[in-house]
Amino acid sequence: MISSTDPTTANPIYFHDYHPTPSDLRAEVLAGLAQPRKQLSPKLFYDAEGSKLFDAICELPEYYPTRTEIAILREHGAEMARRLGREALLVELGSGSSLKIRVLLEALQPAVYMPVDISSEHLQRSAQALAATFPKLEVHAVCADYSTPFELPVDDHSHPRAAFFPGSSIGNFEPAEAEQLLRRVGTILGPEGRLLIGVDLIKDRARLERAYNDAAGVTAAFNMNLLSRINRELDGKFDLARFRHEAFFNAEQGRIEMHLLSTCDQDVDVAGETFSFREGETIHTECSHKYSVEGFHALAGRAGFQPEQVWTDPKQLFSVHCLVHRGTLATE
Ligand code: AVI
Repeated sequence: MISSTDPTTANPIYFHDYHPTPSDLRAEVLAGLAQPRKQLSPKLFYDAEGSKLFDAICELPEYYPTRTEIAILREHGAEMARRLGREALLVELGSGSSLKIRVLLEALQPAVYMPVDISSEHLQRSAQALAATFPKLEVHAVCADYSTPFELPVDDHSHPRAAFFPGSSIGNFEPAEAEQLLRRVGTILGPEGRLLIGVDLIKDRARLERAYNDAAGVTAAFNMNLLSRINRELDGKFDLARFRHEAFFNAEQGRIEMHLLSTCDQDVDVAGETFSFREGETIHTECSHKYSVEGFHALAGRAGFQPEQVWTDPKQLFSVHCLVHRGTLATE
């Protein structure tokens, strides 16, 4: 682990680099395409182009989660801060550009803010920007992949612990993986630690499907960029004109599924191997699970968390939960 401080800001920023192993793109893509039902991990969306497209998705009129969550944070921030407690050690999972935490920081007044993100450059930039706006804040930026186990760089239990996990990113994990991830967050928090987490709610099919099939085609471009990325980085020979974006709500599983559908029978070379597609066959690229409040509480309960409070918007599109960890403090 490298720990460094940034001399250009008044308050020191500590940067802890766990060097999250860059996923072996080639091995992952070849294994995913060799499955009887072809699939690729949604983590692969986020190269530089994909991250830009995701930022554009968040601005779309059809993509309600981002603006609805921010509105909930604005409206109930003071109460959320009371629940989480002042002078906390606040960990944010997948902090990205730290936009949402800005809404809460004034009210929260944490002693230490610890953003965790896999993208080193993104993390350093946003930590510096945040430290400039909140000059009294002690920032420990942690470059790590939060979907795999990692330890906090500061072993200080003198502050109450809290975590912030916005954006319904929990929905991109299978429920069993989501439970495992929450259990690990509980380990970091210790007993009585609080988790503030954004979760997209189950709603009518039409609204859900519109959010993933926007009129401007940005979500389609985001999905198709995965094929462009494979062409760019793995000498792939995908003809983008022979695939199309598909997104639908799978009501039985309670999730939006995104696929890339082959519009004809074809063979495609990737990294020296050939993959056959039948007309109508898909590569499954993402699941975005939606929960009822009760369904999410049940999942959180299995991971050792007790629901304390939930806030939603007037149309019940999105939820933000405050959960308290009732498990034991592991020494891991
Ligand atoms: C990051 N994640 C919560 C988004 C979602 O809604 O599942 C990713 C996304 N995929 C298509 N649009 C947005």
